[in-house]
Amino acid sequence: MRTFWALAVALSLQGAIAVPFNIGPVEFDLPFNLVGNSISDSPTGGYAPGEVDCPSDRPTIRKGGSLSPQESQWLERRRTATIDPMQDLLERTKIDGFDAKKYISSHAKNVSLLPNYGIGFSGGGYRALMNSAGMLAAFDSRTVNSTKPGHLGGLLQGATYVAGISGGSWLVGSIFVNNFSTVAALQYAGPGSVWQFGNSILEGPSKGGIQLLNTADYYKDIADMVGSKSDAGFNTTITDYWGRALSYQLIWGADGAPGVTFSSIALDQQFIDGKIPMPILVSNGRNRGEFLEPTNTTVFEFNPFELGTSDPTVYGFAPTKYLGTKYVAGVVPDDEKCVRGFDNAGFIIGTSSSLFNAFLLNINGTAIPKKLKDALRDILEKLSETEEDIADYTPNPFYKWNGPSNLGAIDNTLSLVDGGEAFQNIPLHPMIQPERAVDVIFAVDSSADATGWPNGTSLVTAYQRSLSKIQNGTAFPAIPDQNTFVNLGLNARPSFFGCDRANLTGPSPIIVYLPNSPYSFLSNISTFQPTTSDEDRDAIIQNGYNAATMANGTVWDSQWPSCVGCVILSRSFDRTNTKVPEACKQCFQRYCWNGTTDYRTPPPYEPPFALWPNGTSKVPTMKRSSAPQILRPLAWNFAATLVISVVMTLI
Ligand SMILES: *[C@@H]1O[C@H](CO)[C@@H](O)[C@H](O)[C@H]1NC(C)=O
Ligand SMILES: *[C@@H]1O[C@H](CO)[C@@H](O)[C@H](O)[C@H]1NC(C)=O
Ligand SMILES: *[C@@H]1O[C@H](CO)[C@@H](O)[C@H](O)[C@H]1NC(C)=O
Ligand SMILES: *[C@@H]1O[C@H](CO)[C@@H](O)[C@H](O)[C@H]1NC(C)=O
Ligand SMILES: *[C@@H]1O[C@H](CO)[C@@H](O)[C@H](O)[C@H]1NC(C)=O
Ligand SMILES: *[C@@H]1O[C@H](CO)[C@@H](O)[C@H](O)[C@H]1NC(C)=O
Ligand SMILES: *[C@@H]1O[C@H](CO)[C@@H](O)[C@H](O)[C@H]1NC(C)=O
Ligand SMILES: *[C@@H]1O[C@H](CO)[C@@H](O)[C@H](O)[C@H]1NC(C)=O
Ligand SMILES: *[C@@H]1O[C@H](CO)[C@@H](O)[C@H](O)[C@H]1NC(C)=O
Ligand SMILES: *[C@@H]1O[C@H](CO)[C@@H](O)[C@H](O)[C@H]1NC(C)=O
Ligand SMILES: *[C@@H]1O[C@H](CO)[C@@H](O)[C@H](O)[C@H]1NC(C)=O
Ligand SMILES: CC(=O)N[C@H]1CO[C@H](CO)[C@@H](O)[C@@H]1O
Repeated sequence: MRTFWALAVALSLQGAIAVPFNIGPVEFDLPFNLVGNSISDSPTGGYAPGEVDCPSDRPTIRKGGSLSPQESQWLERRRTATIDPMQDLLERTKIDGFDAKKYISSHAKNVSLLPNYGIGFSGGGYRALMNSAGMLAAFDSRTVNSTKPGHLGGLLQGATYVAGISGGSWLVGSIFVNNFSTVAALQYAGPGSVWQFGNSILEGPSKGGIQLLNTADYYKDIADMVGSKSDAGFNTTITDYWGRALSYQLIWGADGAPGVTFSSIALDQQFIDGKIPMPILVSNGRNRGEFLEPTNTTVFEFNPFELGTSDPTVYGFAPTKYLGTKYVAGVVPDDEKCVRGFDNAGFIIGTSSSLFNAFLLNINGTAIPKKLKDALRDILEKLSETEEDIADYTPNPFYKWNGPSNLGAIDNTLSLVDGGEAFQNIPLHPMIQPERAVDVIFAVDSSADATGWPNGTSLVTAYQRSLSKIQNGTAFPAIPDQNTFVNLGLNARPSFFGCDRANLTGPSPIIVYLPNSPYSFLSNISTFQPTTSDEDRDAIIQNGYNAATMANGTVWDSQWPSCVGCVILSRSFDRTNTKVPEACKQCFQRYCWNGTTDYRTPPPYEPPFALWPNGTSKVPTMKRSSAPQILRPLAWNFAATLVISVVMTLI
């Protein structure tokens, strides 16, 4: 154990000496209160959960396979509230020979005939957070200029669900926990505030523009807060430290807003009124000593109401608000009190992004020198042996629930890990559940599959899973292999899968695949790059905006916004027996994968700039962050998380 800590310290020092602290050049004169307030509702006011009296209808575990009563009630308000934004969007994106206004209003009486869609943001560290932010900004009608011709603003306002995994969950968590803030507000919140990615998570936030918050105090605060949870009698792991540290970057409020819970989103008046979509974060279950395989991993979701899954293994849902409460076979024993505050927002976001043990699966394929690789493996194996690389949900809400299908039913601990493990890196799972009846998923992929760009792997994995026993009534469109993706350019621009309903094995949404791709910036930065200057952050966000809108309809296809309108409407056309407009047929011809395959091994993936050299717009800057890409950032990422643990043992 001693070598482990020594190594951690050594790695961190190496990084700390070599990488100068970096504050970006952006001017900070925007008012801070542009970022929405988070709601602190932990009963202790801090990070520690606390006992409360159970409500008179004591919380219980609910069987999977159907919607929660809260979600059903919320959906009635939400689906109605999506009608106007959807109509506005469809009128703006214009479909030749089709009257969107008339179509929407003539079916508005029965909202289940109208489109029902969601957006999913993949994992991929800060790269995913920033690329996803650009796409989300493009979809948000509040973004300046986003409702002009060629743009897609309003798509977010018409969506029912917005889901995230890992880096994508950092974005979704940050937006929703901060009262549905805009990307621009978070981006320009200023020093000492959120989204200051020039400050490494290792050093903590800056104060007043240049002054560092004393790094030792930052660690001490984190250690004290995690310590308070431990003192209150709850197991803590490295994910608690990770989640605390992330909170300083993502959640508005003093000291990383320790009293803010994930279930507090359900207290937000806009959410209650159905004015904003429902956020969902995705994690994987991992039983003791188990490695994850895509086809047998239980995928859990966190929404403001519940944590759970309809996978046949666990097949149950627990109220998010009362996590930390002891359940036996689905009920809280008479002599037990309820617990609240366990669902700390940073902890839940951190659970979806506990990247640590993904390294064990991937480290062999990286270009790290062997010596460092061996050292890192040593650290990781030790972490894994002590099972510290998980998020510990003790008491397990699914204790004695659905055994023996639920292998974890005998365990008092529910262990959750990064949602991107087992390669299902896009949060599709919650939105392909038949009870949610989602028509279309906008699937934003910021994975680093091939030279830092996505190559369809996450869709391939989701398809494979849909063919295995764990699918339990879900279906997924046929997806070709990665070579086909690259050879046909399916990952170089948006592509649709599952357009032909007749060719599906069951009810499945259409997948609109939106890959990270180079428009105005090389946004394929390393997943483990620890800091990003404000300048690069803004450039990656702008690139994401361009990738979502295909450069505002200025390259390849000026009809792209109409085609987005068509795909949103596609399943609704089926339900209302409406003849598909000719313009939409042409869109589907262009964007729907038609079953063609090309299995040949492609050359290494080096996508050209979409705006270069065929520049209908200005020539992009080919500049890239000056931070070295491989060795040091990796050491840093580990150091960042490990040092926090080290410090905690020292103070
Ligand atoms: C959240 O945002 C809405 C809309 O911008 C605003 O009306 C409300 O006051 C905000 N709530 C809080 C708690 O800041
Ligand atoms: C609404 O449309 C659905 C089909 O999507 C149909 O099953 C249902 O009966 C309709 N409801 C009403 C009230 O017309
Ligand atoms: C919005 O569009 C106007 C007119 O084209 C332009 O002058 C302005 O800079 C744009 N604003 C942003 C934030 O893109
Ligand atoms: C959590 O704590 C309990 C006792 O409080 C212990 O039995 C269990 O092993 C701990 N779990 C982990 C993962 O450390
Ligand atoms: C999943 O598959 C792997 C490899 O076949 C196996 O080791 C593991 O125990 C399986 N897990 C479950 C939950 O079935
Ligand atoms: C990675 O390589 C090491 C040593 O070469 C080997 O022991 C280990 O099993 C490999 N791990 C994986 C996941 O392939
Ligand atoms: C696609 O990405 C996976 C990793 O996710 C990699 O193993 C595979 O070689 C890549 N294939 C192509 C054609 O890029
Ligand atoms: C598309 O619009 C966004 C937001 O207005 C802008 O930042 C971006 O530069 C535009 N892209 C092109 C290629 O003009
Ligand atoms: C290049 O841009 C022009 C518009 O200026 C467009 O008509 C053409 O299709 C583009 N070519 C390619 C290969 O993207
Ligand atoms: C299917 O798509 C490929 C390109 O991806 C195209 O070459 C081919 O012509 C299309 N086939 C049909 C029948 O549309
Ligand atoms: C149609 O389904 C078959 C069988 O699942 C599959 O092989 C084929 O690729 C699918 N075609 C399309 C266009 O999805
Ligand atoms: C549709 C379907 O097959 N549902 C099954 C999912 O798994 C649970 C628990 O194993 C079954 O009870 C359902 O019938």
